[in-house]
Amino acid sequence: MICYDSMGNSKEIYGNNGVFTFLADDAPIYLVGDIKKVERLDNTKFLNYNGSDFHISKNNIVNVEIQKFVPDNYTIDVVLPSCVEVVKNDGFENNKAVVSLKNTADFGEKSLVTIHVMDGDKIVSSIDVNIYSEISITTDLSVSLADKVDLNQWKATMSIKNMSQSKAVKGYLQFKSPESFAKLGKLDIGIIPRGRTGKFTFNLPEITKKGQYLLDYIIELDDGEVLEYTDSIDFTLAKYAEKKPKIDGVLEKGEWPMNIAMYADSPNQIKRMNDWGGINDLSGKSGIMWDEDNIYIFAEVTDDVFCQNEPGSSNWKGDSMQFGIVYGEEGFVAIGQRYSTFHEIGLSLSPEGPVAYRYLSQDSCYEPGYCKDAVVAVKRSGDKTIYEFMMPWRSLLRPGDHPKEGDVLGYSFLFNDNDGGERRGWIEYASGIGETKDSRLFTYLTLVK
Ligand SMILES: [Ca+2]
Ligand SMILES: [Ca+2]
Repeated sequence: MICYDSMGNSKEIYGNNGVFTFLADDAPIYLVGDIKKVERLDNTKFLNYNGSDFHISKNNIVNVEIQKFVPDNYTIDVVLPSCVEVVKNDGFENNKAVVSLKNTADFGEKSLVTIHVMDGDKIVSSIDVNIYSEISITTDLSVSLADKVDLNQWKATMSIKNMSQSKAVKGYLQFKSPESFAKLGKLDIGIIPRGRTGKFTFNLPEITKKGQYLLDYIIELDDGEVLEYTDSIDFTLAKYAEKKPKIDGVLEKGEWPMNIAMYADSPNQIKRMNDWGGINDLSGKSGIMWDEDNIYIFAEVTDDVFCQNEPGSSNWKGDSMQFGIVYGEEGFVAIGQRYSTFHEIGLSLSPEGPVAYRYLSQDSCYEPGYCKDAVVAVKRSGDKTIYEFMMPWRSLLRPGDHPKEGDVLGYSFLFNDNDGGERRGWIEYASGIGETKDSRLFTYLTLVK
């Protein structure tokens, strides 16, 4: 019988006394021969394979097992691509053969190996084995405050899962950027047994400027494999308001803790604006305090030309601050539809005075409208616009939501810019408000006391 694949390649297969064994997968094959009758024989196959799709990491070994139910003396031929090696192929012993294949392909590659079971120079059965090169480890990096008093001292925990089912991994972790992290040098990841997750914790350099950091790092395994990663990590805190701020549009010395300020001042935070003139054109920082009853927010925006002619409901078209906040027991990275609903409020110095206007609410629990319970002050002086805002949690968040120490909220803000005429664009801290409504792009805001 001649067996063709979909590309027209053919091979002659002889089977065993009229019985043929094929492995069916999603690639069609065409059989041509003097076939009088076709019958599916579930119990009288003459060969059995343990599979045709294997997922393994680079430099790992997969065993293809072939069971034989006939006494004939068969041998095994393996047709290899360049990125697979045969480690063992000793033929049948006690009617069982094991072909050990080593995958040397990079992550994401798929290799096709053809195994022929031979009777002399005749192929009695042939299968295509797909080897999918999988990642050898997965990582998860998280950070937390190392010291409750000094908000610049943080520690990181790296979890590394060894995906290999056949060998332990060891190696080291090294940050490439930012520079202050790169100075940590090589960090030993220890020995992680096969299939297990290893965790280790280390101190980070001083985080004087809070924000979302893009961390580039590598993990080099002792077999020479180098894996590169980029993680966005949040160093974003809201500090307990021991002393309550005065919501008057003036940032007094010591009124707000500047060591938790979040900055929007770099080119990658600029959106929809092709002609950003640097930090004096548009930039700013913002910080949050909290207590059991209220949230307190300040922002200091540098903006060369002030323009805000809109009522609250459309104040995003003029100079304004927009923020989004979301709170939930299971964290704010909600699945399904929920990530598009969050509390979104715009602050502005509108013609009617300082306003706080709600555009959206989490689970759509409130109608859009002015935030009646909020206290808001916005003052413009020189090239600065100062926002101060305070609102009870009970009217900001969903009924029944009571944030407490250690809770993590989703948070994001942006400063809109209008220098006369149209809205130019905005500068943002985290995303998920301006381009698209998506709380999965928010930062993690931890309430510390
Ligand atoms: Ca004040
Ligand atoms: Ca402006």
